[in-house]
Amino acid sequence: MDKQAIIDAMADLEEDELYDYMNEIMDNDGEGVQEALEACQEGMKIVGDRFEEGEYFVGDLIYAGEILTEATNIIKPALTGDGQEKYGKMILCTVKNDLHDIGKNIVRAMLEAGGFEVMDLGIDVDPQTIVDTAKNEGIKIIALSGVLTLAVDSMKDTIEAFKAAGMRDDVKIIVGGAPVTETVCASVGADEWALSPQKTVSVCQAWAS
Ligand code: B12
Repeated sequence: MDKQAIIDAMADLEEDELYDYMNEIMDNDGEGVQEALEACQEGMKIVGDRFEEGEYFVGDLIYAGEILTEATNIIKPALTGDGQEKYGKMILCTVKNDLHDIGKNIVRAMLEAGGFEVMDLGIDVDPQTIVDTAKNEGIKIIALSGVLTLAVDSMKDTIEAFKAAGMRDDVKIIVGGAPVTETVCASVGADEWALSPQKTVSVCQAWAS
């Protein structure tokens, strides 16, 4: 597997080339799948830089998003775990005012491979919807994704909504996405944070056990 070639294919929006690399990995029994995923994300960072520098436009971001989603779909069967659902249900979504879902979808694929039944509530999800779903379905693990700086406020609002419903002590909440740090985790009042999908899976598995 040529990591740099994958980074370049993603950054240059070379769709067919990128899919060929992903298919090669699947032909080799998934060898190097984690590295390939990291390479795609590095390529995506370059896409973001090019957008900031004015070289790429919003249309390119949308296209980049579609390409990365499809690339992830190709390698999904090779991601960690045996895919046996043994940890029960959890909620995952992108918080209010944020429409980014590529990272969330990668995290979802990893959580499913790691044994969870993931209730994916989608993007731009209102805090009350998350609280109501947790209540109605009896769900104890909530994962909140956000990519915009603005998403941090929505994460906080969501956790406040759990407090207002008297449910904060009944659930474990993990936050993740580009603006999330340890400081953000503490300031929004979450239990844990992660950037890597692998850490997300191990934290949630520990909570579920
Ligand atoms: C693709 C993209 C889009 C696509 C999104 C398509 C989609 N379906 O998601 C589109 C074109 C729709 C878009 C729109 C916009 N975007 Co945009 N976008 C991006 C871009 C290029 C990539 C984001 C991405 O998918 N990264 C790849 C994924 C895999 O990474 P990730 O999300 O961080 O996820 C990983 C981890 O964070 C973690 N993770 C993610 N979620 C979770 C959840 C949990 C619980 C855990 C534990 C971990 C975890 O795991 C993931 C895998 O490792 C970034 C730039 C960049 N390089 O990040 C800009 C970027 C995020 N966008 C930006 C902006 C400004 C916008 C717009 C406002 C643009 C506009 N002018 O209209 C709109 C916002 C609309 C809205 N309200 O949300 C800014 C945000 C600035 C900021 N700090 O707030 C960025 C940083 C670009 C920039 N440099 O200016 N965008």
